[in-house]
Amino acid sequence: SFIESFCMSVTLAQIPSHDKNGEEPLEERCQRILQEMEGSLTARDRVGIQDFVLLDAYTSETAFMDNLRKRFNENLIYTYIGTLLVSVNPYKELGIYTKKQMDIYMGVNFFELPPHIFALADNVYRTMISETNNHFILISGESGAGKTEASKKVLQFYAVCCPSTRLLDNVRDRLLLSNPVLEAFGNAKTLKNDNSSRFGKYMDIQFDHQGAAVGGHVLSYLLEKSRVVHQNHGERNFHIFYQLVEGGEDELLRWLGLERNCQNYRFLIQGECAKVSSINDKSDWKTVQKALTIIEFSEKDIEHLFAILASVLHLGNVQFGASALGYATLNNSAELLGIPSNMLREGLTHRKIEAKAEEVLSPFTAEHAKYARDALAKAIYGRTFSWLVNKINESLANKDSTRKTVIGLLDIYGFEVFDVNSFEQFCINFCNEKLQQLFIQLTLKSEQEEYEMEGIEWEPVPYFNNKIICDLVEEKHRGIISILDEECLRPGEATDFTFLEKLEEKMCGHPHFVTHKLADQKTRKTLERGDFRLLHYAGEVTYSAAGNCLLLFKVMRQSKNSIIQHCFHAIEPDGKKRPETVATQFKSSLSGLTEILMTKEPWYVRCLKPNHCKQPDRFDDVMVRHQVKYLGLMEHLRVRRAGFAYRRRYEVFLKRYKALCPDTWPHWKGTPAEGVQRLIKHLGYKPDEYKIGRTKIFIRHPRTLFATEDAFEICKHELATRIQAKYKGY
Ligand code: AD9
Ligand code: MG
Repeated sequence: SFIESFCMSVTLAQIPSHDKNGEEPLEERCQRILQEMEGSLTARDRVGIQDFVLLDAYTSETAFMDNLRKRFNENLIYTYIGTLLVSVNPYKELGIYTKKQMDIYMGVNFFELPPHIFALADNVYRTMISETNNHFILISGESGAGKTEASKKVLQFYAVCCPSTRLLDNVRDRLLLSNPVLEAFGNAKTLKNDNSSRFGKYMDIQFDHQGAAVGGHVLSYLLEKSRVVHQNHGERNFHIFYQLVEGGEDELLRWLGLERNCQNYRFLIQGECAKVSSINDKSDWKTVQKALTIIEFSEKDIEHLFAILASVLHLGNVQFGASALGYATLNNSAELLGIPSNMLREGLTHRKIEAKAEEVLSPFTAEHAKYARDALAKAIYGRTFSWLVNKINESLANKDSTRKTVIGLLDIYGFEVFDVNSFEQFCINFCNEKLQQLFIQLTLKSEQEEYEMEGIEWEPVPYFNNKIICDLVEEKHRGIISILDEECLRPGEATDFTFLEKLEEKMCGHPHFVTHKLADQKTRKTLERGDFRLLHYAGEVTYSAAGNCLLLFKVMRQSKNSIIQHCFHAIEPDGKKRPETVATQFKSSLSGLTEILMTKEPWYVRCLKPNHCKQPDRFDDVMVRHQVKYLGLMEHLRVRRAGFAYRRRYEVFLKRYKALCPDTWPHWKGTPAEGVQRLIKHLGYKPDEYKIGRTKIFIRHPRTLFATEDAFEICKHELATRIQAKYKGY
């Protein structure tokens, strides 16, 4: 019975997938269990602790960092804080995402194997199945920390591990292949990341009641359109342009009037790095082509899509002099867009003025014309991207209306600080503030609720609540976005400086806001006139107001060009124009996202970036420590530990440790609650070391659990030896 009980608690729980096919002989299996156990007995010193909750000096940032570094040096990039997964970007292939690895993690208890993104994915999936509810995985971290890679691993895990049928294989392929398409159009090389997501992505994966993936839906957030017309030094435009020019077939390029040389296109070379060693545009082009076909884009769609891309490249080469205009290239663009070229020309270079009953055309200055051209290029690309997302959604749509549950994957651009930060960084960083706020609300809330539900008293943990910064940005009538709206929509002489003055007037004294005038009082760093600085939860960022927000909105709004007008005004359903700035639109779409997430059960992956040079085996202490701080990991750990370091459902606790009390099991007949009481009595827990909740046991100090774990390890070890002896020669 001792052996039986061991087999129940170890073999079945720990390695169920290995003997699925009944291929591994029992003897080998025992041998392997034994080896794994010996490994795990000596491993702790070398590889650190796999759950920060069990760290003795859990309040010490140094101990936290030591553990993280120790593990990183052993290529162990994952560590838990309870069910939260911390991941450090290894910047090298570790061979830990194979099918074999997936099999190992499939259906195994969360804490029984080394931490892994697959373990989290599996745990979310099984919870969804058993509790028939919806979940989301929030993947956060700064640019280049590994969010997109993590989200792809989760998707791959589901694609491979969920039950499927021939029909559903189709869905699975489309789910997987939506990634390369969205990345081609929405990712670009930046200084921080060669494959940086320039849009926020939320993807629902829908499952039927048997747990098969039956559909999906993508929501995209604020594509960084300014990249279409401008790239900073060392950065590129969106990948797809380079893929087209490098990989497009000769015939296609001829038809599009393009030459196979990125240097010929102004929109492709402002960052002076059209070629990137880590990127193979040619082969990526092939992947995207294949993906487009499988997602069922028609030939016509694909043709139009490339025509639009080419039209944008041509548009970029249109020059406006005193009166001269690159006619040929403009004609090219118009033709590809399917519009008369004189109309395009007129629209770009003139505005309509209504004088009495007549309409008079008044020429733009060259400067205005450039703005119009760039705005048009951005609008075309932005709208094409939305169209693409819709098209992908049509293809992923679940045709069957049976009840389904979802797992949402949120991969949003990370917090960003560049030398010059514009309106787009402002939006991106605001988005990160909002997600941090959601994290704070959900983790603290759920922790508090759990203690309450279980009837356990607890001490609230102090933490930095970034609500004050969210309010600074989004508060009605008083926040930065409101002031920006007001200034943009105010007729007359609103400029970037009047905007700043307004900000200064309204925000004066706010602890997280600094401008030129106020700079010296709060930080020693000086600020240019025309800049303002926000003290975000993740660090200080200086935003340049000059030439950014207002010009972008205001000039376009004055335009009488109908396309441009359309792109810069939201049209109400009744046809009335309701001016709404991009910032306000973004703010509302973020509120929408928060609402979606609030109805689901949260899981977190926190990605850390180990160095600025995108290099393997380099762990920059200062940099990582900073991220640990602003991601609130120490606070999260403290919350998890407040009062009780560990909690386990009675059944789970019993299943794992009952082998330690062999006199009682497996003949035990009582309830799990009584079983737990009996077990801890046998283990000698002192009354102040634990609390019994309604459905769970709460253990105050990790040392207690450690002792139990150690006893368990030794017990397993002895048992394995006995099994091995017994089955020798079997
Ligand atoms: V951004 O906010 O979109 O700019 P991400 O998404 O956080 O950023 P990404 O996932 O794109 O970063 O990772 C950056 C690069 O790090 C990848 O292109 C890989 O080269 C590398 N990376 C990230 N995660 C892993 C990993 N688990 N294993 C190996 C990785 N390499
Ligand atoms: Mg990304």
